[in-house]
Amino acid sequence: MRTGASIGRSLGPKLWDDFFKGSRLACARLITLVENFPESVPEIRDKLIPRQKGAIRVGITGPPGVGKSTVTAALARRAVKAGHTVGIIAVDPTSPFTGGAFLGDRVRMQSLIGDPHIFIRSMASRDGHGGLSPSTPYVADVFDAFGMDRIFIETVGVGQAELDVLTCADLIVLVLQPATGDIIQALKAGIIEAADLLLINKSDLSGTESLLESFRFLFEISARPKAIAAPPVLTASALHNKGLDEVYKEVEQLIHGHVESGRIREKKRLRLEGEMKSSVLQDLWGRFSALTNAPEEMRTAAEDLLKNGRSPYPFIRNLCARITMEIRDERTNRKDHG
Ligand SMILES: Nc1nc2c(ncn2[C@@H]2O[C@H](COP(=O)(O)OP(=O)(O)OP(=O)(O)O)[C@@H](O)[C@H]2O)c(=O)[nH]1
Ligand SMILES: [Mg+2]
Repeated sequence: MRTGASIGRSLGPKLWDDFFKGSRLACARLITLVENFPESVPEIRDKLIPRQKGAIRVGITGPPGVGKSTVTAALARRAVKAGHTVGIIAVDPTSPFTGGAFLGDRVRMQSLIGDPHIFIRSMASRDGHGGLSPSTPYVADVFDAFGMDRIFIETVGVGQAELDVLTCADLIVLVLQPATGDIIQALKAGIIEAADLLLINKSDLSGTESLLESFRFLFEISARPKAIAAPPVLTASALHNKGLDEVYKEVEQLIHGHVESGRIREKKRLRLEGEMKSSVLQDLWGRFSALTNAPEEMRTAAEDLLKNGRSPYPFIRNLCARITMEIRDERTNRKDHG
């Protein structure tokens, strides 16, 4: 178990020096620190953020086994050919036995290992709602400051997992495959509305045409406002290397379009605002809990509400009023002493 002091030592000037000189080992170390020591994240990000150049984060999402990793590898290869440097974050399901990643994604991306322009990091989904590990956006921050300008984030599963990626990516590619009924799952999860590009992979299998037909029908009947265009739907066979040039071209076109229109900037701003809000709330709640017995009271109140079938709102109102009083008292105290 590492202590705060030993993390502090690991984060010494040598590590930063090596990192900013382009040492992959230092980059890997920093990612490990970000993943395993959440308390070190603010200190690390203070240094990273001024060095970031606004890398574009592309979420590759979709049901298990549709070919996300194969597609990601194909896109990464094309991005490097076009002169980009690429970071890949592949989130694997957490093993219930070891807590580690299955590394299945890494196996699919084998051909990329050793490419100096690509950095792959597999991580376990941990308890981040089964989708992304809570440290995923910070790992992307490390890649961005390291100089990667395209970051692909592959998520696992369908449902909440995909919604997680929305908050962390600038562009979303939803991958599906023919004849599995995934479209219904994706619809239920609300991910189709959020996707910037729909990709039907495994077009070598039968059922591609009927899935395309379902999409056409879906977009015709959907209540999407006229100003919002339906996302492009492309087909490819990643295994047979067919259609990927077109997919890559479309991704880059979307990126350029969304940069020009300010949409990506808006997403980044919303992300920052959301992050600030949740940090402030977490901090305030932490301080309020330390000053009062609120967590314990909440537990007792929940028991009581369950037992007696009462509404929680009176308790919530009372607690909020006490928090407001606490803030007011603090302000008055500060004025009196200042
Ligand atoms: N027939 C066919 N098989 C493919 C295609 N693309 C990928 N596969 C195969 O589908 C299987 C799953 O591919 P992956 O790339 O690991 O899929 P994934 O979505 O990343 O899987 P998870 O990360 O486990 O959810 C592998 O056996 C691939 O070889 C394709 O275009 N056609
Ligand atoms: Mg995968």
